[in-house]
Amino acid sequence: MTYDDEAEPETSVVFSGARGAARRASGGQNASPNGQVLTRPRPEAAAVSAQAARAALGGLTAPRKTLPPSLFYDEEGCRLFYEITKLPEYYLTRTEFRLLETTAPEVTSLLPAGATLVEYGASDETKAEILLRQTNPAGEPDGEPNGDSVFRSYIPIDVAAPALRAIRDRLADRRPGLTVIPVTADFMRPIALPARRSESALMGFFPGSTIGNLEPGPAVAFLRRARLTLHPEGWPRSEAAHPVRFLLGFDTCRDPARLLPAYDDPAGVTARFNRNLLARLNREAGGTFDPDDFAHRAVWNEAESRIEMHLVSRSARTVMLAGQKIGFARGETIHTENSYKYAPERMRAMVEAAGWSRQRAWTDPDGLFALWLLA
Ligand code: AVI
Repeated sequence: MTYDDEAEPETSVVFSGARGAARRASGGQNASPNGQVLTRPRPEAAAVSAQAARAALGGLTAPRKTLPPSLFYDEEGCRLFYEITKLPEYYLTRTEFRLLETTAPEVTSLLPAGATLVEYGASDETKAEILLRQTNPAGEPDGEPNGDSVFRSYIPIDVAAPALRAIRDRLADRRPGLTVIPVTADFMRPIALPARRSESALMGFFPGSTIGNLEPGPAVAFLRRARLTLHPEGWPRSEAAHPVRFLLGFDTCRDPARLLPAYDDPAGVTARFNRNLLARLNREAGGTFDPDDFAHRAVWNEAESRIEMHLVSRSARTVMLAGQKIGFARGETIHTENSYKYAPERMRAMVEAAGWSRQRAWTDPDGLFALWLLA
């Protein structure tokens, strides 16, 4: 996942770190969300970039204070996010894994052998691998080195080149027949895929409910851009010969009784994740925040259908950041994240506004999470 720190905090994105968090789980262990042990840690940026510091200052000096969610995912933030994914209250990650495991054979049965998987924000391959290991339902080898696998190639897209190289190296060991073509890019900007290959089909993949951390407008723009990127020249003439699909994972739960503990867990992990933003600004941008003087607050905003995270100042104070004074009134909040939860009809309107149509939809037995195959 990736970040756009030039954008307003409300519209900025997201998350190379969130999905790479698995590899940097506690104590430098390299365990993935599905328990697989991975081998290479991802190098971290040394400091908040000048651009990010500008975005932080811009947000903190606005009348309603915000911070870019991009700042969550330093090494400590990734470690904490990994802990979040293991919390009993945080249903998203494990529900999506189970759903992927059960639906992957059906998803891939809709594709011809020799397809290419294009993952947006691929900071590790754990979810993609569920798809990559699927074989042609007819069981007939297609004569290619990857045997009867549905996917012949995998294009992981992320801003972090070292993470992409690590993915390529791990897959070279585990799936020698698979061609891995990493693309280092910010998926919120136009992306050029490698020159057209001989794939039979292309499938975009955007799991993790990362779409929920985008504002709805940028989310539609992302889906529209992905559609343009994935469709080959000559489309729609070439659609029959080279189908293009997109697999989207998103959170559909809009029950505050389940959402609030997921974003404000009793063990306080999400609170630490939220406060780490301030600790990071202290470490990397000359901040003088006392993180413990800010309370974590998760709020369900029914009108916007989103969970909001805030940090609430427990006292009136002045804090320094990058040489500038920032004043806080007692009870003043910093809005740090939105996590949109989509009713099917709303998501349908969004994907259709982006030019896609829903071909298949799957959900878990409790109706918490959705996987949609778009055409
Ligand atoms: C990465 N993203 C999908 C997470 C979410 O649920 O919105 C980030 C997160 N924030 C608090 N807990 C988890």
